[in-house]
Amino acid sequence: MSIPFVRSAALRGAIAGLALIAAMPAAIAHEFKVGDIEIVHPWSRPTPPGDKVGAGYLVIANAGDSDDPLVSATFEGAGRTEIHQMSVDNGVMKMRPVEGGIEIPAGGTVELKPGAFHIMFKELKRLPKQGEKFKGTMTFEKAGEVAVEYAVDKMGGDNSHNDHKN
Ligand SMILES: [Cu+2]
Repeated sequence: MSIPFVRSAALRGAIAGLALIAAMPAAIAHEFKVGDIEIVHPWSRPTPPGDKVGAGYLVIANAGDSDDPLVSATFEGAGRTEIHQMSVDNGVMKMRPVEGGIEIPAGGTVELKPGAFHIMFKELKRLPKQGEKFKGTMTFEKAGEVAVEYAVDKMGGDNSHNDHKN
């Protein structure tokens, strides 16, 4: 199983980040910083009525000299938030909580995206709608906690949100 992060020069991560930002409408690109950690464009999809779960995606870059795992996260609309990994097991997409959090390697970048690592929102009390913003937090083992804001949009435009119904 391949690990979806770029373990190479910080430059490569920066270029990937810039390419991602360039692909998005300027109005929704936003970023947050804590210590050596930079978080780019947290976003989520609209949750259909009747559904109680959602997922958050973002890019995390670590400019520091040491690895720093993302150990927990919160989302204001959710009763519970977990860090998940999606993988293919015998041709079936499955997701499970990530033990010990997601390692953000020194000088590296990790993208949380549909089909891979994501923040899982459970027991949603307020359903994300297109164009809304949701507050949340991310906690890193070394850099500590940072407040973020998720933009709700349909980037990707597919139905892979349905992956989260099982
Ligand atoms: Cu999940």
